[in-house]
Amino acid sequence: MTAQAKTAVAAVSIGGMHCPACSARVVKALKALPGVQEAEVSLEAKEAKVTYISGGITPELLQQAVTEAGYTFEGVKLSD
Ligand SMILES: [Cu+2]
Repeated sequence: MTAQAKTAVAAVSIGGMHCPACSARVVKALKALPGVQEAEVSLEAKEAKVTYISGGITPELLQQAVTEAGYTFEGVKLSD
Protein backbone atom coordinates (compact mmCIF):
# COMPACT_ATOMS: atom_id res chain seq x y z
CA MET A 1 0.00 0.00 0.00
CA THR A 2 1.26 3.42 -0.91
CA ALA A 3 1.26 6.04 1.78
CA GLN A 4 -0.84 8.95 0.61
CA ALA A 5 -0.38 12.45 1.88
CA LYS A 6 -3.40 13.79 3.67
CA THR A 7 -5.27 16.21 1.47
CA ALA A 8 -7.69 19.01 2.13
CA VAL A 9 -10.04 21.01 -0.04
CA ALA A 10 -10.35 24.76 -0.32
CA ALA A 11 -13.36 26.46 -1.86
CA VAL A 12 -12.23 29.76 -3.33
CA SER A 13 -14.73 32.44 -4.32
CA ILE A 14 -13.55 34.28 -7.42
CA GLY A 15 -14.95 37.30 -9.21
CA GLY A 16 -14.45 38.38 -12.82
CA MET A 17 -14.58 35.03 -14.62
CA HIS A 18 -16.78 35.10 -17.71
CA CYS A 19 -15.91 32.17 -19.96
CA PRO A 20 -13.99 28.90 -20.16
CA ALA A 21 -10.79 30.77 -21.00
CA CYS A 22 -11.09 32.61 -17.70
CA SER A 23 -11.65 29.45 -15.72
CA ALA A 24 -8.76 27.72 -17.51
CA ARG A 25 -6.47 30.57 -16.55
CA VAL A 26 -7.54 30.33 -12.91
CA VAL A 27 -7.10 26.55 -12.88
CA LYS A 28 -3.62 26.92 -14.30
CA ALA A 29 -2.65 29.51 -11.69
CA LEU A 30 -4.00 27.41 -8.82
CA LYS A 31 -2.35 24.21 -10.03
CA ALA A 32 0.97 26.04 -10.13
CA LEU A 33 0.89 26.46 -6.35
CA PRO A 34 3.04 24.04 -4.38
CA GLY A 35 1.11 21.13 -2.96
CA VAL A 36 -1.96 21.57 -5.14
CA GLN A 37 -3.08 18.26 -6.60
CA GLU A 38 -6.28 19.25 -8.33
CA ALA A 39 -8.15 22.42 -9.15
CA GLU A 40 -11.50 22.79 -10.80
CA VAL A 41 -13.54 25.89 -11.43
CA SER A 42 -17.28 26.35 -11.65
CA LEU A 43 -18.20 29.46 -13.60
CA GLU A 44 -21.80 29.23 -12.38
CA ALA A 45 -20.80 29.04 -8.73
CA LYS A 46 -17.91 31.51 -9.22
CA GLU A 47 -15.88 29.13 -7.17
CA ALA A 48 -12.77 27.04 -7.47
CA LYS A 49 -12.31 23.78 -5.62
CA VAL A 50 -8.68 23.19 -4.84
CA THR A 51 -7.42 19.86 -3.54
CA TYR A 52 -4.07 20.22 -1.85
CA ILE A 53 -1.74 18.48 0.53
CA SER A 54 -2.72 19.46 4.05
CA GLY A 55 -0.75 22.32 5.45
CA GLY A 56 0.77 23.34 2.12
CA ILE A 57 -1.54 26.18 1.23
CA THR A 58 -2.50 29.41 2.91
CA PRO A 59 -5.33 31.78 2.03
CA GLU A 60 -2.67 34.34 1.15
CA LEU A 61 -1.16 32.04 -1.49
CA LEU A 62 -4.57 31.38 -3.01
CA GLN A 63 -5.35 35.08 -3.05
CA GLN A 64 -2.05 35.85 -4.71
CA ALA A 65 -2.57 33.22 -7.42
CA VAL A 66 -6.08 34.44 -8.24
CA THR A 67 -5.05 38.09 -8.23
CA GLU A 68 -1.99 37.50 -10.41
CA ALA A 69 -4.16 35.60 -12.91
CA GLY A 70 -6.21 38.80 -13.21
CA TYR A 71 -9.31 37.94 -11.19
CA THR A 72 -10.86 39.02 -7.92
CA PHE A 73 -10.31 36.97 -4.80
CA GLU A 74 -13.52 37.10 -2.77
CA GLY A 75 -12.71 34.70 0.01
CA VAL A 76 -11.87 31.11 0.78
CA LYS A 77 -13.22 28.32 2.91
CA LEU A 78 -10.65 25.77 4.00
CA SER A 79 -11.84 22.36 5.08
CA ASP A 80 -10.36 18.94 5.67
CU1 LIG B 1 -13.02 34.66 -20.17
